[in-house]
Amino acid sequence: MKIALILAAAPHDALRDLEPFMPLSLPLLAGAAPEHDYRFVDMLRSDPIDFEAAVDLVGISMRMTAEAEAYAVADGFRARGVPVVIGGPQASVRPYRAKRHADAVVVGEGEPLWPVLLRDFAQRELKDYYVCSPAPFDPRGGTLHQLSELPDLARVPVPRRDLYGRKYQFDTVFAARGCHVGCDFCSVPALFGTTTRLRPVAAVVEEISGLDGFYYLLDDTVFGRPDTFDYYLKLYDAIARLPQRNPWHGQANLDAAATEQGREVILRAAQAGLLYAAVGMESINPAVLRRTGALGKSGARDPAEAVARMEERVRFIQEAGILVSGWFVLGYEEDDIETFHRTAELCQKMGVMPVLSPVNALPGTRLYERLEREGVLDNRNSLTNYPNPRLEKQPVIEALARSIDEGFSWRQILRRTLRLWRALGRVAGNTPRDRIMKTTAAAQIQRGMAEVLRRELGNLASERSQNYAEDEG
Ligand code: B12
Repeated sequence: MKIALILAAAPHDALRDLEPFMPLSLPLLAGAAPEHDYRFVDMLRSDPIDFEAAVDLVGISMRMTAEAEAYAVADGFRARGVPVVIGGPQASVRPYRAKRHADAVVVGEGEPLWPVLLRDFAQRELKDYYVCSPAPFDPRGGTLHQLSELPDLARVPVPRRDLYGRKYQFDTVFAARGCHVGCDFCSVPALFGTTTRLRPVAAVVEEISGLDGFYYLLDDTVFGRPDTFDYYLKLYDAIARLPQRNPWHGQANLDAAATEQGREVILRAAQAGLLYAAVGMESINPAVLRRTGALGKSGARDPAEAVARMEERVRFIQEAGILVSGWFVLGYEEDDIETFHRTAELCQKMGVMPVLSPVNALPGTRLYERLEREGVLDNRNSLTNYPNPRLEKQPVIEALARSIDEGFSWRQILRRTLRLWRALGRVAGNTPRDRIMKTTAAAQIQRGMAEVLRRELGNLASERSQNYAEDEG
């Protein structure tokens, strides 16, 4: 069959045409049923959509940031008689409205479902929903194929990255899926489960050895947790032994730096090439850390000590020769505009890039369920759907703008870059060439981050809502 796989994206997406990350979902699906003829369309890099193309089926990957665009593309193909399947994180948490625009909706991880779906389609027995989740699913009178076990990651297919026929700034690869921390604003537990599943080290290393540039390890924390420290130690030792050690990025938590074994993982990650960690610090407000469930990630037992611990742990990561950004969620009822300013100041003090986001409840999260129950969600606001009478839109936009201007001033970029340069000189295993290459890349990363954050701020300041308004029903 001829199949078009499309990553939907909004025209105003902050990442548009910057081409930073290779979307991994499409190559994974193609790898799961490689006997078909695929064409990839990445709307984030403005690939054109050919509605007249002779394809048998269209598969759309839909994230929260592109729900309207995904439906417009789906409606366009269906109007021409081409059947459409929608999957991805937003389809997984909003399956019923996705179904109004698709012949079938895929909920959860696609690899084990895609071959079954294609077989059903070829036999003209396409079901309405294909679900990979242990949670019961109500097909609301439609037909359903459900796998109630999450996939064994030893069996994930080799992703067909070659089908993109073009390079991205960062290849993407993953070693683990799932997260048990359960922050109230995060949909990862709903999407990938509350326990961590791991791929065999050898399979991950084999994949990484085939990548020829920078890559992004998509795991929810690349430093792992006490139950996965052993795994990551093995993984990073194996990566460090590869003949070509490419620099890579990942997301991380601070709690690893609270234990001896965790600190060892951080050091070995750096030796394996980790150059930049986007760290979910979430809040400097103890009440918010407690409320959201993010306290565990900070590794502090006492919320009152969280900021002091944050500073120590960030320092450890930076001393290992890793550039750090701090990701914060702000605007809970315990926060006010001062929290925005104080968070930005703390980032400057710690020498980390500030990434401040107003809290916005995502479907599929505990936070969304709570606000929905309380009947206080407002999906028409461009800034957030979270009601906080203490925060007006304009001062928030100004505080965010200030955090970017000051946090990404030339002075701050230079300060962070020099600090990295010095740390790399102290850490064993970095040749002078590595040091120059990593420091140059770090300066570029910081400039790129500033650009994306400015674009994102433009979106928040606009009248456009981040949240798609159609009812789930
Ligand atoms: C890397 C990442 C980023 C990167 C890059 C994003 C990018 N555009 O490439 C950065 C850091 C920039 C980022 C930013 C944001 N992100 Co982000 N990000 C991730 C992360 C960690 C990995 C994404 C990934 O590649 N996963 C691996 C692939 C293989 O998974 P997948 O795409 O879900 O695909 C699987 C299934 O969904 C399914 N599937 C997917 N598509 C299709 C299609 C078909 C036809 C089928 C059958 C199946 C199928 O099968 C695939 C294989 O199992 C996820 C969390 C996670 N663990 O996945 C969050 C996540 C995707 N991000 C999320 C969010 C909310 C954001 C932000 C809005 C946060 C913010 N406030 O700044 C921004 C938006 C940025 C933007 N403009 O797009 C949410 C999305 C929720 C949703 N409902 O869509 C997630 C799930 C995390 C969360 N906290 O809940 N993000």
